Amino acid sequence: MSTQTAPVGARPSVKELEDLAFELREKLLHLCGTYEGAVHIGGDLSSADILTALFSYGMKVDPSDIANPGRDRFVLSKGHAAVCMYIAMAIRGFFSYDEIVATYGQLDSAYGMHPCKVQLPGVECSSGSLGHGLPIAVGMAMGARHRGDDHRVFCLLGDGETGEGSVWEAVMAARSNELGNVVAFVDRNRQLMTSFAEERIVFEPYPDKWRAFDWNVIEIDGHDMSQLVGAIDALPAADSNRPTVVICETVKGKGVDFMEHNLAWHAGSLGAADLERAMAALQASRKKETF
Ligand SMILES: Cc1ncc(C[n+]2csc(CCOP(=O)(O)OP(=O)(O)O)c2C)c(N)n1
Repeated sequence: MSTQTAPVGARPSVKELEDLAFELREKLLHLCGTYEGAVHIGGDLSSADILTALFSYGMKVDPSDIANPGRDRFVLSKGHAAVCMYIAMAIRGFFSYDEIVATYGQLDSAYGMHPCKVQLPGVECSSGSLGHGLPIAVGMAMGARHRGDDHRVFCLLGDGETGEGSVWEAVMAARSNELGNVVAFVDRNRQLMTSFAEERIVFEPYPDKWRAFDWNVIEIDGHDMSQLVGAIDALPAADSNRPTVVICETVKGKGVDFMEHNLAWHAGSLGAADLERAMAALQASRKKETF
């Protein structure tokens, strides 16, 4: 399978980013079709455009210089989307996709179902227990301020995850400490693990909840690459005093019609026949968007 790694230093166009996101989805499906266990494919597909925009456009990171103190940091708070992050990072040049496919989820593999920073240099934070990523990101951002570093700390959360109280403590702490270097992205796919979000928790008026904590709130379609790029370009300076949340409206299972909005595909595995069907659906969705 081809890899269109974005060159270090160059910023790809919206069209190139769309191609990279498509490549990411193809690679996700291929892995899901060859791995015997379950993959969190629904929430991987909803995050695919966001992670492509962050790793291939938005973040100041260099796979050949992963310890550079000036690099932006990334925390995958929805740690169950690890494989989507691994592949987005592979496309950016951090890892080998073939190695991910060959070892994913196996005992002693660095590519676990949830990310482990000790096993995988380049990953900034071990995660998987929901509700902890933003608190960690806030701590990292405070550390940066104390050191006088001007990088940002990005964090991707699931919307269901923001039902955890620890998230809102971190939201309050970030504003209280004037951490404009914190940027949260919320994958607002409106689904949880076994139910639709609003059936369990009243999230709405969701953006107003973030505004009430005096965050800078940006609302976008999380599958529209030009809006993702626009949100990233509009971020306030890292030394400003209000943290930013980019609330991304998304679809769980995006790109594969029989997975979209389907509670059965929070996690699952594809057999050979399903893989073919999923790939055909992905191709069809791309055609639909082109015309
Ligand atoms: C503290 C904690 N509780 C429960 C889980 C199990 N779990 C994994 S994914 C998930 C649903 C999360 O929903 P959301 O944050 O909206 O993620 P997405 O729909 O984007 O996959 C749950 C409950 C967990 N990983 N951590």
